[in-house]
Amino acid sequence: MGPAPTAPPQFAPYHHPAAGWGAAKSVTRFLVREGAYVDGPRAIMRMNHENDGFDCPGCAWPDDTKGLHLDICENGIKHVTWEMTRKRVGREFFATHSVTELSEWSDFALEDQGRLTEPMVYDAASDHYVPIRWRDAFDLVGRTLRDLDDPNRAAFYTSGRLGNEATFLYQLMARELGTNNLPDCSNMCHEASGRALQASLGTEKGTVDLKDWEVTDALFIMGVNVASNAPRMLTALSAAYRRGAQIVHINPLVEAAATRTIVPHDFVDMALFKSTRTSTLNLQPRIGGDMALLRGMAKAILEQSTTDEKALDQLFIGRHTTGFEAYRALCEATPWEEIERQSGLDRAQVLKAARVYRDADRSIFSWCLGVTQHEHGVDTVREIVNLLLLRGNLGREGAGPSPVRGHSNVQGNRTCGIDHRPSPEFLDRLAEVCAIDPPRAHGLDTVNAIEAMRRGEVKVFVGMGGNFALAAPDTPATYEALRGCELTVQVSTKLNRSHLVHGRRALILPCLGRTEKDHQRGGLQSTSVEDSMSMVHLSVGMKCPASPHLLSEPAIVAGMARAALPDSETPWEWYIEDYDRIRDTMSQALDGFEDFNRRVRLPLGFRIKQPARELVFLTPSGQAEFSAAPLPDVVPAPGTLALGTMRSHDQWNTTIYSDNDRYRGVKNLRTLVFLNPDDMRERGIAEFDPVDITSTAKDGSTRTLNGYLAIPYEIPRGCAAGYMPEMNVLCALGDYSTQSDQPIMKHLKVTVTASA
Ligand SMILES: Nc1nc2c(c(=O)[nH]1)N[C@H]1C(S)=C(S)[C@@H](COP(=O)(O)OP(=O)(O)OC[C@H]3O[C@@H](n4cnc5c(=O)[nH]c(N)nc54)[C@H](O)[C@@H]3O)O[C@H]1N2
Ligand SMILES: Nc1nc2c(c(=O)[nH]1)N[C@H]1C(S)=C(S)[C@@H](COP(=O)(O)OP(=O)(O)OC[C@H]3O[C@@H](n4cnc5c(=O)[nH]c(N)nc54)[C@H](O)[C@@H]3O)O[C@H]1N2
Ligand SMILES: [Mo]
Repeated sequence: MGPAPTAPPQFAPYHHPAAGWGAAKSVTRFLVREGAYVDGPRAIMRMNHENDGFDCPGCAWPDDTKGLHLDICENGIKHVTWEMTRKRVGREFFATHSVTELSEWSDFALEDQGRLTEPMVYDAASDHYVPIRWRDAFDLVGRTLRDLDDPNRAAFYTSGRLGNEATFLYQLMARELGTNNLPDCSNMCHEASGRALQASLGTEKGTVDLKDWEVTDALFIMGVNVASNAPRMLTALSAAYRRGAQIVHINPLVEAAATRTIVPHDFVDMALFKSTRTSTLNLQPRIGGDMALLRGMAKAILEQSTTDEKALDQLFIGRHTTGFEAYRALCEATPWEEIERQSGLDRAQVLKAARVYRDADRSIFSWCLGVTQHEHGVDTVREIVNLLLLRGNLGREGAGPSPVRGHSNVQGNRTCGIDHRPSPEFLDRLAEVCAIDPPRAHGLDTVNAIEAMRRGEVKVFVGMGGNFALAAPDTPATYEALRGCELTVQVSTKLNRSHLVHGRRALILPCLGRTEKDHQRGGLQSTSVEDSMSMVHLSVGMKCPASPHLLSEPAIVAGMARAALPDSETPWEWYIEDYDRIRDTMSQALDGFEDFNRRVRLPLGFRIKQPARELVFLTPSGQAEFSAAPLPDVVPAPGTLALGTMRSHDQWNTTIYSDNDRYRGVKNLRTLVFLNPDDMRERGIAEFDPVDITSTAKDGSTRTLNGYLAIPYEIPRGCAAGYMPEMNVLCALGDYSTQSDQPIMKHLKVTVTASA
């Protein structure tokens, strides 16, 4: 999948601090490769600046509150540079290479061709993409959508990059057409967090912000590879360590951020090779063992409360919560042996974590996919909240839940209406403000959209960014689904697999990237994004567009909408002339966006209020609700392993930058599986031995990858790990959580055997 291997694979465990000079070196190589060594540095200086910069198109970690001038990271820089590459994919490219030929190319090679430059349509007769005028492309979309006997025959996917203004128009178009089929990447990412926080606290989001991170006494970092996937968090972790806060990492793997870091913008540290610790305790539960660990911590706190009245915040529990007694009874009834067995940790380790939690006045729990992409992801996030409630760690400075979201605007997408299960209140307001009659029935999420496409019930698929073909589970099933469509439309910046796995008719619609200037009739436009901590701010591009034929994402949505809804009273074209007009409508339609145009222009933007932070709980009881779910059985059956799919350091989801994973000590290899050395010995497998990995789905069906290389790694027994998207082949489409409908991407049941 990555670049053609040029050198033999290497593995040597990594023992250096995260970030620092290794990162600087890697960035330099990358800038040179993309031919962006002149524009790159200039753009980087403008990244994540208040007011006049563009928001890093990478992860959703918030911008520094003090206006740090180099609030950047290695992977953010790679990401921006990737967008700014000088390479181009023009019509000559498509004339030279047929789709069948391109299908043989690696994913790396596809994206490496550079930026898409003009709209293209698939020509079945020649098996080539050929140029099409924008107007004709919109006509094709409009005609096909109008011809559907039911608007629910279309699905509109969103990848979390899309700005708020385009997002709002996109969902408006879908709902004006008459469907809530709005699958998004959140369905594979933090759906579990949203559902759990909604049930426990009446909000789908975290309640803390960076200022809370700056004063908290204890940070619990669960299931996130910080140094690779949210590198700017390293700054917060090292600052926390320096002021004496406790930092507990909970992860089957000891990732680079759970040791030391050299903060890249700290020039003195860089010059002196001075690193700071980023951890005070590392715990390695088994895959899926987090809930048992959390339950154990709660049990310990409750046991302690019989002699230590400060262990629990009784006042908070009494005033603001319901369900405490049932939860207490459940904790008491859960035996320590069960907690040890399910967590994979011994009691002393659990008690250590509990002690840190007890001794901290204020605690923050932060988590990502290691917690959410599980069958019981919702219960686990609710267990995090249970633990927070026990000590009143909510609604005060330095305390609360803090999910780490993925894509830079994935949280904003949901806020602005990308939701296949919209609330009646949201729809009522949308109906009133936009004078439409939105459908009330729930729509399809990612997995259900794929199933509906396979059954022939969904015939038009629109991908607003992303790379659906590879990001979704069960690659062959997803391919079959897309290939069965009447029309697939991909709005993209670069060539990817989803352009080659297409419907009977197919369009590639190339758009402006976030770093690029967006000129419309009303002048230079900006778009807004919302980070993981509910801060909404503007992003303004500064580069000339990669091609004069690109349109902005809002303009592409408006073009499709006008063609599909010729009688629409929505002023699509008028909106596009000046995005302030879209924002004015959004300020009326969306909670928390009052006075949007003014507030979004304040330094650092504005924060959407979180009611739970003010101890206002929009739950059925009006209180924060303890949950009382039994511990799931996550211990692998004899002979099997629990396998988690994850990202390497050198990739952005389906975009592979190289075959290296620096912080895990791997070079020139992606088709690998990390295994516990004892599990390897038991199977007669040595380092770099080729192995076959077979997953067994809930329905008993099996899927196999052959010839992956075994890497001995410090991971608990019974656990294994490897890379997405290659391993999506092993994720059965039907294996999604019954709690969140999220594909179970972190807990595949597999056997690993030496290849014959
Ligand atoms: N550079 C870069 N940055 C990114 C991305 C990228 O691809 N590249 N992707 C973005 C997106 S969309 C997202 S959603 C985030 C993803 O950010 P992460 O959640 O860090 O993504 P993964 O690489 O899947 O890593 C999952 C982590 O969870 C751990 N883990 C696996 N199973 C378990 C478990 O059962 N319990 C616990 N406690 N931990 C477990 C793994 O060891 C790993 O450290 O990052 C965002 N940022
Ligand atoms: N097995 C397994 N599968 C997973 C995961 C996992 O951990 N394990 N993680 C899941 C998660 S958390 C996520 S978020 C999804 C990611 O799913 P997606 O968001 O669908 O995938 P990406 O790889 O981020 O999309 C990359 C493509 O986006 C396009 N693009 C880049 N910038 C822009 C832009 O500004 N505008 C537009 N319109 N297009 C742009 C480019 O063409 C690029 O090829 O994958 C999921 N899949
Ligand atoms: Mo994500």
